[in-house]
Amino acid sequence: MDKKIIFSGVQPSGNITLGNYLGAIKNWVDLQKDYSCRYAIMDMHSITVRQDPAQLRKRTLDLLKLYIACGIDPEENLLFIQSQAPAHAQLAWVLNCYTYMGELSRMTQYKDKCAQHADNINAGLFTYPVLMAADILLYQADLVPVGKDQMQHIEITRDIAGRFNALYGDVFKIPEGFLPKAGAKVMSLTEPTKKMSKSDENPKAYISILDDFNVIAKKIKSAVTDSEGVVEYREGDETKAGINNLLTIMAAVTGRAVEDIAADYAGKGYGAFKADVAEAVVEHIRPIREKYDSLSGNKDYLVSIYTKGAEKACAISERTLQKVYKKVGFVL
Ligand code: AQP
Repeated sequence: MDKKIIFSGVQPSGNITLGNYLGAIKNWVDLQKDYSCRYAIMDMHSITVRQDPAQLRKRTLDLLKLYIACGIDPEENLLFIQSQAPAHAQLAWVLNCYTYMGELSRMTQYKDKCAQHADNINAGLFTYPVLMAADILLYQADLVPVGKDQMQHIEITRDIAGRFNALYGDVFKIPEGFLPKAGAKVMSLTEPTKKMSKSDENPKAYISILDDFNVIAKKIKSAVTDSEGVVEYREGDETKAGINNLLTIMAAVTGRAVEDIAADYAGKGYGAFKADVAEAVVEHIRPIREKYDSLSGNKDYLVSIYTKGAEKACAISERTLQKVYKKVGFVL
């Protein structure tokens, strides 16, 4: 029987964080044996915020290296760069005409990004979810593993696909979102009621997978917590947001339940707990970094992966695009 299809991606808008890894990439690795997976580097999404071109090119290749270093097998999965498959932009245009201003203006990420980039509220920021819908629908994905912040975009993708199918028949598969048990929303280390983001202006707020190990440990040890001194997970209690976050991170990297972890620290202070979280995170990242470093001198290998990836991505995405063009009445 054919395997079900997964599509997902990360923007090369910064060095990927522990949040991107635990919310998305770690699950891609876990799911790859049971699904046929298409993982893209979403460079077109990243220019909704100003990027330095040389940095963007570098980060795109670094991200490809990281996908592989995190454990995604490039022989078994399709890895490609979004801008190298033109059907993404082409389908996004068509879907723009089937998406309403009202629904786009309700998107939380759009509102957050407008607040962060008040000097550059461009149309791409507004239609970002339509491009994301195109990314997913082109590959007829069954499942889209993402962090919690992207679930709203999966919902709008389902709405757009359903609307299009209602008009033209079964053109798109309606995808499901997939959230991890632990790590679906890793919070900032400095403001733990806010999501950890790779483009945060304050580098102490996030852990980059490429940070030095002693920097990672330092960031965790100085993470904002509270003055109660009790390591306990309390869902929804904002005063415990910092400790909840560290417990969640520990749970995600060790595979243990937060309650069991918290029990180990009964009667102990935050110092011991933070030191152990730091060690667990560093040990989890260590093999990823070793693999990443081993790929660094091998540009030809990376070029061959994204070149082959682009060829395959174009072939698959073009098939869906042709179907769409035919349905809407374009001359083929
Ligand atoms: N803090 C997070 N916790 C869990 N998952 C997260 N993701 C992002 N932040 C967290 C998930 O990572 C995947 C890739 O995200 P993206 O690069 O497409 O964009 P994003 O969601 O906007 O991530 P960032 O890090 O916040 O990027 P910037 O700073 O550029 O906006 C997605 O599956 C996302 O859910």
